[in-house]
Amino acid sequence: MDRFKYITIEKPFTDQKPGTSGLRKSTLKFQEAHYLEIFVESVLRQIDNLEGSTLILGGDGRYGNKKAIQKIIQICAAHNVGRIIITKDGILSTPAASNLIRQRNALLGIILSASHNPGGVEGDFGIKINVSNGGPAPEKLTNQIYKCSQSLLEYKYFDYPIPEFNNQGSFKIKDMIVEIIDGVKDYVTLMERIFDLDQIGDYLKNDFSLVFDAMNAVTGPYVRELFINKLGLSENSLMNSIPLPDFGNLHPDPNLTYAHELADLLLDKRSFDFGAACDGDGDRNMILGKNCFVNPSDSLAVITANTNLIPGYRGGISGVARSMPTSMAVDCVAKKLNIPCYETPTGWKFFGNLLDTDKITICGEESFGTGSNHVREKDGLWAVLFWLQILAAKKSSVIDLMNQHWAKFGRNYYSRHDYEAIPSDIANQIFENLESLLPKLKNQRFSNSVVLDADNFSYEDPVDKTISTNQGLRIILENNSRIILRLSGTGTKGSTLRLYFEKLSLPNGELNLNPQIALKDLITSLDELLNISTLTKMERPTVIT
Ligand code: VG1
Ligand code: CO
Repeated sequence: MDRFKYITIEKPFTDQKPGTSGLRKSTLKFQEAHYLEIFVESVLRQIDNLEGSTLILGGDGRYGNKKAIQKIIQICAAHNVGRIIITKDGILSTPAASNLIRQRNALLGIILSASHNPGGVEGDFGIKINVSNGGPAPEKLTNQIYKCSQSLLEYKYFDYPIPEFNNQGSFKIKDMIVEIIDGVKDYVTLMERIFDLDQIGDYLKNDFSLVFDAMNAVTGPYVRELFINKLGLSENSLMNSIPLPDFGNLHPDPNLTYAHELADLLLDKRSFDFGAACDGDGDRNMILGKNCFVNPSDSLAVITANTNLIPGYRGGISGVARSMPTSMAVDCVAKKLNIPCYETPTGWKFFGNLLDTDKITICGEESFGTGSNHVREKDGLWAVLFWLQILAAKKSSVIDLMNQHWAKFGRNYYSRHDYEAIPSDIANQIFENLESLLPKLKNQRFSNSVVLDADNFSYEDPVDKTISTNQGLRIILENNSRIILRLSGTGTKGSTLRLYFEKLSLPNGELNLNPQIALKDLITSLDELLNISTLTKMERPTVIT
């Protein structure tokens, strides 16, 4: 019997455009007949030397994960892939996938995740495509994939029942080997190479209480191995640590709104010294101290300022990078360390070339993402361990560390306001209004300040010289203040408007204000300029960070 199947569809899917990180759609959309298959076929058709190559495949455990893995194995077999490495139960975090791609010299990684978007039948599903350096596919490739999908009417697969993959082992389908490994082990080994876990463990045993919220998503098995088995913590230090297909109805986005249970424990009840959470696929992190929320932009700055305390970076760091909307707190550190600081568009894919050519060692985004050259993705648990190692080495609390940091480098007051899932025409109207006002704003007074520049950010990659335009509207004011406006590229319903506000206070200035108060002028002036609350009919943003 011929097990090769060629499927033809009548009408192409025209909406498979990858966003900031992968293709994300509602679970229902992904369940439409042939939808996932056509996207995967479009991906495989763009990859040179696919025959005989090795692929890494796994996901964050959300609804549809296992079925998608089975389908993708069958499609890859029909494309003569040599070996697919999958993980037990298909659970694989994004940073762990990036590590495996590099460890196993894989040509490609397919990560089934819509990251911080909710999961389950009524939630979202997604596919991230990573290339052989371990990082997200660059724009050139995602554009080709999209182009191909728009007219693609056929795909092939090898019709063979896929055995269970709840144990380590291997099986063969056609000539392709499917290897099932423990997705946690290699990642934990990598963390042990970078950090001194004994030092962290000793500190945690001495009157320092920690709680970690895995948000019922992918990091559960990883923290169990790291925190319980390696660091010797008790079960009580873990919340929501079993991956569930619907994330137990949590929205696995580690911020003050969606991880409010954890935030309450640290900020209101003050029950722990340290708290952290990761997102659906384990690449984001939120750091909290007792009565202290660490803004992700500050986290990047603190990490950069303290690499000398971490064994993995004792050789020094070559440079840093941040995404454009991320605050300039890290720039202040880079200046003092006398290392270069790059500004890239939003999305981890833009850090890839800088990391590959050793122009930078550390990088991060304001959206709770921090990472380094150890992989090519942001890495949530890496950031948590980094923070714990700094605190252990300095024997400090989070709040004291922040105060010391600001006293040395100044404080970049910073906040992001998200208006989630608003009607697209309203979001576009607000965006277009500001875009048309930009030329007039330049050199004018705005928000008790002078506008030095007002533009739509574009970026030339310093390595391959690719130019990326339309990466966010900026109003750059005197004294290192900025306002930025972007539309999200990860949402699946309507449009999400993101506003970013920043204002620098020097070391001898006011360092302990509530950011919403420190930034009030900027927030009010932008609303007056663009009528955001009137147009969105929202009194306040959905999420304030
Ligand atoms: C958001 C963040 C961006 C991040 C991206 C992927 O994109 O702002 O910084 O790289 O999500 O993160 P956008 O286009 O919605 O602003 V993840 O953890 O969702 O892969
Ligand atoms: Co993520």
